[in-house]
Amino acid sequence: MTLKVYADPITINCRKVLAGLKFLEADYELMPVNYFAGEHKESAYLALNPNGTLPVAQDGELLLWESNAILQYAADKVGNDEAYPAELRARADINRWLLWEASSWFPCCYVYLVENVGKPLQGGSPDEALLSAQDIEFDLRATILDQRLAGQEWLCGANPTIADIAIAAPIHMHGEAKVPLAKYPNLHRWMTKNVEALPSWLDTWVGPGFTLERPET
Ligand SMILES: N[C@@H](CCC(=O)N[C@@H](CS)C(=O)NCC(=O)O)C(=O)O
Repeated sequence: MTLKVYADPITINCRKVLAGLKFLEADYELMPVNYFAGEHKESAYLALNPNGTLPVAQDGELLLWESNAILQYAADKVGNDEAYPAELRARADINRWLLWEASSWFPCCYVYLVENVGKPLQGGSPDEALLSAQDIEFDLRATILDQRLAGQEWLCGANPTIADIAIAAPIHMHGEAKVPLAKYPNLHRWMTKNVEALPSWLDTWVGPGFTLERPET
């Protein structure tokens, strides 16, 4: 059965799921929910995901929120053992990055997107004091990733896995969001040379000002 994904492709966790499903070669049907119109707070959506957050996936009777849980489920459903290996230690490693992304990396990176993209789009200006303080938080986490990526192409070894997609999502608009990536050469290389070259990533492109139309290159 094709997974129905209720999502707005511009948001971090929706892009994660859409890019991840393409990466996994899992069939899905996009059920558009407009984030900026607040459709994820309306009763019809809350009946699917009482958290009022995007995305949520539906497979028959199963309603699944939490973007990383959706990727884990889809990987197992299609049996993509390269993207989400069943081997105990490899899987534990990936699960660790997925949990860390949701609990620590996403909340940290989100601040740059809100301050440098979201607020200006709504006529406001970034809180520079908040951003300076955030640089310290970001440094802690980016250093962990930078060290991990030293000497290896992908987060969990020689090949990309769903962990790469999950960790890339919170920095998907790193240029416009002014995420200080360039200070971390391995992380920067992984994002700009590896992740951003993946067909699934290119297919789910989100551009400046949250545009979805990719200009011809
Ligand atoms: N841990 C959740 C986070 C979901 C989440 O916060 N989604 C954002 C969009 S990226 C959202 O819907 N925010 C709206 C809100 O928090 O009200 C997941 O991974 O699915």
